[in-house]
Amino acid sequence: MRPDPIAESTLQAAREALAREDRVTVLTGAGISAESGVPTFRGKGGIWRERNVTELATPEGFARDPKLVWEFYNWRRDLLQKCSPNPAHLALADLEKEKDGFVLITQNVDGLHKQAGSRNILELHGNTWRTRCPGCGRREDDPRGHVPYPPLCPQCGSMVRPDVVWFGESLDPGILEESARASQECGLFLVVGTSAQVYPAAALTPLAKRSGATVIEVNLEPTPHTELTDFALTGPAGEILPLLIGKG
Ligand code: BJW
Ligand code: ZN
Repeated sequence: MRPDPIAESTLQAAREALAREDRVTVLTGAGISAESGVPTFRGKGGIWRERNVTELATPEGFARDPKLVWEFYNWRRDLLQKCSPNPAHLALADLEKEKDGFVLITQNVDGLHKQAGSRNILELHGNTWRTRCPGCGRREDDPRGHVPYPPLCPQCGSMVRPDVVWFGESLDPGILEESARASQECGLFLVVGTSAQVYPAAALTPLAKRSGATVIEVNLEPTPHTELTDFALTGPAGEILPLLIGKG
């Protein structure tokens, strides 16, 4: 399905803006992985619609019931193992090859951008395929589907946790700083599949706009940032991004 005729002219103008600019920063959210079969967080079928965020995605929830939290992440890992990158992830990997000043900032923890071939990735909220020890800080890549419970740190014996950022936790300051810099210094900012409700990630689009970037948004529906975008492209990322980036 192609976008409607009005969006077609918007799409053409957005394509031209993108073609002109070498310093491109992209911010992605759960919507980019929806067509791969990964559930989003908010909206219809969203993970937080049927589950308690405080129990599953806060440090207090993990301290109270680590088994419940690990069951949740093992369910997510099982599901993710069956998912692969979709045309939106692949289009961004293609775009990176064309642009010298390309940075991909993602809020997603699913690892699908890397699987698609993207390289310069800033993972704002961590990665679900990695564990972190709260005791000694040891991080480990863990490509297993199901992590047997209780997962204990081989170095200090504490129980490890998913290396993701939960509510109330600070983001990695280095990654956040690089993301802010990439948002300030780009000429074009492309924001894809995020509801723009979670901070500080949601502050990056306004930051890019204030710093003079052209902003393109790709989403199924309007977001709190649609009004500040130069081009709002409404539709599924897996269809729009290949058209925008030139492989459609
Ligand atoms: C499609 C599509 C298709 C669907 N094609 N589009 C300032 C103001 C207000 C609050 C705060 C603030 N600063 C900090 C806060 C508190 C809090 C926060 O933001 N709360 C708000 C919710 C009110 N932030 C934090 O706690 C952050 N930490 C922090 O700031 O530390 C400093 C601090 C500490 C203590 C006190 C104060 C400050 C941490 C946030 C961590 C978020 N973690 C999660 C879980 C990660 C791990 C995991 O996955 O298990 O990250 S929550 C969840 O939301 C996940 C996502 O990355 C994140 C964003 O969601 P996203 O990607 O936008 O997904 P959805 O589902 O919301 O939207 C999907 C979109 O796609 C929709 O728009 C659809 O339409 C669209 N779509 N299909 C195109 N095919
Ligand atoms: Zn440890």
